[in-house]
Amino acid sequence: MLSAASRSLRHGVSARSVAVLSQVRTKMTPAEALKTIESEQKKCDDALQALMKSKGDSFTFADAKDLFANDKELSAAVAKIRELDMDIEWSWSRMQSLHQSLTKPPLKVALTGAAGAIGYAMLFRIASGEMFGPTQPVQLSLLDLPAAQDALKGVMMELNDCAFPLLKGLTASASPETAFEGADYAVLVGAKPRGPGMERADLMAANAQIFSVQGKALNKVAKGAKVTVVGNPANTNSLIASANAPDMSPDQFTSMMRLDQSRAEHQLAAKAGVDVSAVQRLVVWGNHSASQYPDISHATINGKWAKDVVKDEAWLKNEFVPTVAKRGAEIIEARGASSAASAANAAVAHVRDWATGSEGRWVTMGVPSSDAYGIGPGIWYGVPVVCYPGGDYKRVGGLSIDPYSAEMMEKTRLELLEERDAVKDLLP
Ligand code: NAX
Repeated sequence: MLSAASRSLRHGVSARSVAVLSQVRTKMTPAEALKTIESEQKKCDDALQALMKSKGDSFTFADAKDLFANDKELSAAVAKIRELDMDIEWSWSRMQSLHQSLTKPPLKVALTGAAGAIGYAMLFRIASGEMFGPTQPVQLSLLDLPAAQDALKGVMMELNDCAFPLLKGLTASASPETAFEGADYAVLVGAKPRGPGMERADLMAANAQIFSVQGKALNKVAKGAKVTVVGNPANTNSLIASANAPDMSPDQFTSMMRLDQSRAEHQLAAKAGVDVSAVQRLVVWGNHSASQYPDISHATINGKWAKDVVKDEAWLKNEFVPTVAKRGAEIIEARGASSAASAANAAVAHVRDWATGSEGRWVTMGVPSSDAYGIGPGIWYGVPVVCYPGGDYKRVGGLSIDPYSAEMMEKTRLELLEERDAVKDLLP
C-alpha cells in the first residue's frame, strides 16, 4: 500500500517529474529512481505519522524538523530523496502538507444563507482553515432557500476549484434538517432582508419564523452543535432558536456582536492614534442594533486606561457611541449594500475564538442573560466573555458600572425585552 505522499508522487509524474528523472537517467532508469523515491518517502511518511500520533495536538512542524535532523536513517532517506528529486521543496512541501489531513477528524460546519453576500465572504475563509486553524479539516454543509440552489452550485464549484486541503466534504440543501445533520458548528446567517415598506415588526415576524424552524431542526439532528446567529435581529433570533431547541443548552446559542466590537476597536484606536491591537477589553453591551452600548470604561490602550489616554468625554458620548452604533446604516448609505466582508470577518473571528479560545482576551458575544449587571434572564445580551479551547466561554463578572453606562445598558435591555414580547408566540 502506497503512502499518501508516494501516491501523490506517482500521480504527479508530470512534466516536473520527467525533468527530474531526466537528470538522474545516467545513474538509474526512471522506473528505478521513482521506486527508490517512493520507498524512501514512505520511510519518512511513516516516521512522521508516528510522531504526529504521539504528539497529538501539540505537534508542530519544528518537531518534524527535529526528528529528521536527529534520526540518522531518516536523514539518509531525505538525502537520498534530495539526490533523486532535484526539486527539494516539492518533496518537502508534500511531506509538510501531510500533517494537515492526518491529525484530526473533520468538523462539520453548517452555514445558512450560504448563497448570500456574507455567506460568500465566509465560506472560503472557513475552508482555508481560518476558522478552526490550519490543521483542522472541515466539512461544509450549505443551507439556502430552494430558489438559491443554483447559485449554491456555483459557490460549491468555486470552493472545489480552490482545492483547499482542509475541505473534506461539501454538500448543499434546502432542508434545515438535512443541512444540520450532525453539525458541530452552525452559523445561522440566512434571513429575510427588510423589503420596501416593510415595518420592523413585519421583518421580525418573518425572521422569527425562520429561526423557530431552524431551532427545532437543530434540536432534532445536531444537539451538540455550537450555534452562532448572525441573521437579524440576531439576539432575539438566538432566543427563538434556543427556545425551540429544548434538548440543547441555551449556552450553545450565541449571537454575533463581534462586528460591533471590531468597529468600536477601530474607532478608539484611530482616535488614540495607535494600532488596533493596542486596544483591549472593549465591551459592546446589549443588542446588535442602534441601541447597543460600546463601552470603553474598562478598556485599555497599551495597558493604560483608555479613558485616560483619550481624555475626551464629549467625543466618547457624542461621536464614538453613535458612530459605532450606526455604522451599519452608514455603510449601506455609502456602498448601497449592507456590510458583508466585515460581517463575515467578524463571524469567522467569533467562531474561531469560541472554538479555539480567546487566549485571555475579552470578546463580546450575545449570550443568554443572567442576573449579573441587573440584566435578568430571558434575553440574549452582548457581554464580555473569555473563551477556552474546545468551546467553553465564561462571562466576565464583577465589573463596576458607572451611572452613564448603567443608563445606556438599560436602554438596550429594554429594547431586547420589547423584541422578546414581539415574538412571544414563537417561544414555546
Ligand atoms: P443576503 O440577502 O445577501 O443573503 C441572505 C441569504 O439568506 C440569501 O441567500 C437567502 O436566500 C438566504 N435565506 C433567506 N431565508 C433563508 C432561510 N429560511 N433558510 C436559509 N437561507 C435563507 O444577506 P447578507 O448580507 O448575507 O446578510 C444576512 C443577514 O445578516 C441579514 O439578516 C443581515 O441583517 C444580517 N447581518 C448581521 C450582522 C451582525 O452583526 N449580526 C451584520 C451584517 C448583517 O447586516
